[in-house]
Amino acid sequence: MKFKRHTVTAALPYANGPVHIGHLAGCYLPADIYVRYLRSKGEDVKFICGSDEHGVPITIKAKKEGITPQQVVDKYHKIMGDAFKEFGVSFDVYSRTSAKVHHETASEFFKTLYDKGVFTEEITEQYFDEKANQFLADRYIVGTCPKCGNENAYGDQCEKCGSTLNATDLINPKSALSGEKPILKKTKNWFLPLDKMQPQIEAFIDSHKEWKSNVFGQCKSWLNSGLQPRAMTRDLDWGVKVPVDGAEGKVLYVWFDAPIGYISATKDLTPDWEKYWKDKETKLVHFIGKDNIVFHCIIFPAMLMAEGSYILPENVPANEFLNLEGDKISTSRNWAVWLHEYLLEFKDKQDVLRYTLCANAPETKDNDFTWKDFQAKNNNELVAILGNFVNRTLVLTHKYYNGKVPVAAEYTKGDIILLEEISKFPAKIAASIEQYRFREALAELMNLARLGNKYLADNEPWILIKTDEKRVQTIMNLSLQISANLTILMEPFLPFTSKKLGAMLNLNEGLKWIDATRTDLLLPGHQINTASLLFDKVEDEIIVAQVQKLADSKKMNELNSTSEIEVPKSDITFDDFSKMDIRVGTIIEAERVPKTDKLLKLLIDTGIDKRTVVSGIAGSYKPEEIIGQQVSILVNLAPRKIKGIESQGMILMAENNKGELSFVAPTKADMNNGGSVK
Ligand code: B3M
Ligand code: ZN
Repeated sequence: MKFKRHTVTAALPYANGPVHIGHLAGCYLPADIYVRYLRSKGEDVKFICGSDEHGVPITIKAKKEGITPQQVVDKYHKIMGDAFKEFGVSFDVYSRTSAKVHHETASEFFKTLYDKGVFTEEITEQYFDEKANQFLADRYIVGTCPKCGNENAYGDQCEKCGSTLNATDLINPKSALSGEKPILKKTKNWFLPLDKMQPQIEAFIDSHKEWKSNVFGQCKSWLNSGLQPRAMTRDLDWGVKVPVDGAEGKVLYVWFDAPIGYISATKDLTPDWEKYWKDKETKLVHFIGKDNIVFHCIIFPAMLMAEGSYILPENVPANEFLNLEGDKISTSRNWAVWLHEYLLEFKDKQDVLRYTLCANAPETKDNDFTWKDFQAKNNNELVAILGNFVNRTLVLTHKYYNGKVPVAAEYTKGDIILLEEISKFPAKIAASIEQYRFREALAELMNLARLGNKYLADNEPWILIKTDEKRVQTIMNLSLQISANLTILMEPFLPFTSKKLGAMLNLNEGLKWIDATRTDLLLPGHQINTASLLFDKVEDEIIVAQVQKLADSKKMNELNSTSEIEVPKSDITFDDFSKMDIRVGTIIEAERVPKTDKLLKLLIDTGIDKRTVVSGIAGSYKPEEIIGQQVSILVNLAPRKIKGIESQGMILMAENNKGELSFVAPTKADMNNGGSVK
């Protein structure tokens, strides 16, 4: 079927952090290339995006920063929107899910399904924090992983062993809000009966065998293991309120409201939104990262089917993940190249990043971004091939013809073959783009520049100028035509460079993709403008500095890692605390406990007496270096036998997340032994 128009969406990023190269490579860059190409073909297309401002990660971020969720999303909505703009991601609208139009749209959508009797109501038991008086989202529950024993696993996932968990799987669960043990409490929620909808969904997926194999395969594996009903409401207070009676304190599941965000963003853009969502002649394409496949290919289509008046996606070209220097990109570990920081170092080099990320796009498997490769792509491809060809062409045109396009006198056989080759590029590149193969499309674009370079190198106009001026005119005319065609064809990938080159060539604005099949875009006598370099070399020092910056951030992160912070313990009374008798003491003897790695036997002057304490500090201190060290010692801890030695008390130690220990000791010199610590 031929479509009349296109709705292209890119995943709505969570508004809880700035944008990094993984986001760009994952879906925003391919979506932008696709849309720019469609526009160049003269298609009617709307490119839709916005911030996803609901969901638990945002409330967690707000808690961490001590601000409200609204303040978090206001801050990041702006930062993210600006970053996309700066990198030329040409959304027609960048909306947000906290917008009124979105709350109304999502609410209405839910109500429609509710009124149609689509949902099933189920009472389930969820963890509830009695002290904080709220139900706990999975991320708010911490406990011991049943698979690997990690004591800081979350209710949805253990970050140590990578297992996906249910909150009720955790051993010894605690609320991350209060540290209390949560109780199980009954609550009612509304479920989308995906199990009952399986046949329809299966038929939909099976009608799209042309989807990328990673996408189709993931859908099939979900279907094969049997779809389960999924709760579309949550007991939370941040989100779109559930618009039915008896749903106080509940909001729509973030994955129910977020994809509806595409629809509300379109409403935000145009009163004519319905034809972009409800007309069968509209082609709907979702660009996403692989972690969002099930939501876009199964759950959202199921919602749309249940509603009944919407079109379904024609394609969901999901990318795999981009890693950075061999390691998973992580916001919390600050292992990322942030777009706003990139621009500080590489001002006006947005296209170099776009080029590198597209050339290396994780289209079929996870891929790696390295600074060395970034440098190589810039120096060996953009500078040496594309930049070099265009620059030689423009400089020679100025030198020989004062910047006026010369007449092509007579074509040789070689020229005629070249002309034919040139005219094939638009179709070749288009075919790759239409199949979402952007790396291949970009490689073809570079082949056109290579062709130009080879033409110049084979014909050597700079030598020929002395003997055959006529011939040089034809060579330069053809080289200029190739440059003009490149301007059009590079636009989706390298929009900034295309603009610059178009201005240097003094090309008409508004040229379309089809115009790149022509070889008469620059008429004889047409005056071109001053030439400047399209790209310049990235030197080694710059790359070394970027690599160093990442290494520093890794080091900082190891020191400050917050992911390993222990969950708070439950409250005690002051009486509980005052039962502990803690004193200042001094270590007067220290020796290793034989046949152990960690234990030291210490003799401590507590002011009250001299006593033996066995302490697990040998990993951090050598016996000889701690004689004379003041410590804090709990003196009324009942004696215990450790490795056959009676330990009479315990010294207080601070521990960092690498397991290194430090004495907790007075910082003034005149604290006498026996002084109390309180
Ligand atoms: N915000 C998840 C993500 O940023 C989610 C996408 C929503 S798309 C409707 O990966
Ligand atoms: Zn685990």
